[in-house]
Amino acid sequence: MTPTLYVTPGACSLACHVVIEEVSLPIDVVPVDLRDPAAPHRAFNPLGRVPTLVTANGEVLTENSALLPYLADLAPQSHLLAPTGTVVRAQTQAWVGYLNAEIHAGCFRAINRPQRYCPDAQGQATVREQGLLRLHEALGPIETALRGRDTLVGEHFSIADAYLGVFASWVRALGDAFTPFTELYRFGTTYEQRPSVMRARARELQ
Ligand SMILES: N[C@@H](CCC(=O)N[C@@H](CS)C(=O)NCC(=O)O)C(=O)O
Repeated sequence: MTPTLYVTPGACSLACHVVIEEVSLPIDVVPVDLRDPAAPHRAFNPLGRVPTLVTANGEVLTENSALLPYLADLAPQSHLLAPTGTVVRAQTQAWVGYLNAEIHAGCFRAINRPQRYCPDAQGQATVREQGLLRLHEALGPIETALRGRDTLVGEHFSIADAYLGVFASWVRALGDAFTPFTELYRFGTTYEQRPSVMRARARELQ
């Protein structure tokens, strides 16, 4: 069985898809509709979330924090993740953790899914507002890290960069309030021109 990654256009699963495209991993990528109760990934992931990967042996892997290093380790020559035991590897994993916990779960879940935190419309508006405030704070370290650099860590495009590009596009979609994050905007523009990203975005929309 060919391994299969389930993704949704515009979702955080793009990061794993970009890694697959970066090194041409032999993994099928299947777009799913998150609103569809019959979407195929739901048979494997009871939470119904993407990314969800089913390996050649039928094992199910979820969570960007696990999948990104797993995929990078399938192509160790690619520099997407430095070798085990190196500081650069730990720094890269720190950024993956930061993006996963602070940016995605800590800010964007409140912004995009405030109903998960509060049942009434007024409360949801407050949750969203707080998410936007938290996002302003949480983007600070990223903006600093990108100053004068094209990558979050090390000299090579890494899994942390593949992941950051997703949030750079989400931040851009929030509009003018975030234009002062010029380093992130610059990073996002370069990211969208990367061949692996262009291929992944195009394939997800087919
Ligand atoms: N912690 C998970 C979060 C995955 C996640 O929330 N993915 C979103 C798309 S960006 C999703 O599937 N949302 C559907 C939902 O929450 O029901 C990860 O990083 O892999």
